[in-house]
Amino acid sequence: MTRIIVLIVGLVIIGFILWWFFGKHQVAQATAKVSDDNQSVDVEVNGGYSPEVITLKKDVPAVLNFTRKDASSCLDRVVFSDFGINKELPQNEEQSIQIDTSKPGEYQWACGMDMFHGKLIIK
Ligand SMILES: [Cu+2]
Repeated sequence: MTRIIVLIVGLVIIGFILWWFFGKHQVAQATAKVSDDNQSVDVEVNGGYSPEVITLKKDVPAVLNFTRKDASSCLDRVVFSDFGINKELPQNEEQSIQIDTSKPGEYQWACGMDMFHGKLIIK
């Protein structure tokens, strides 16, 4: 009897570990609101980026408004290496970053230490 219980508990733990590492976790996504000839998305920086995946419309000038609520220095810079952007994010201040949307594709952005990531989709 004890063996069966141990076996069941073991299987539940293994299942949980598999779910934790390989399961699909929900990621906050956003598509920019396009008005006239520009588009913008507000991004909250707090233990990561929210939204974490942003879709922009090609050829429409785009601005991402980052606001860092997080006090840690880990997230105090944001880097878009494909665009040559490396900006400081002062805490509780909105920092607007212009994005060149002329080339469609998927681009990563990261914190200054490359620990937290976000994704930009231009199409
Ligand atoms: Cu970092």
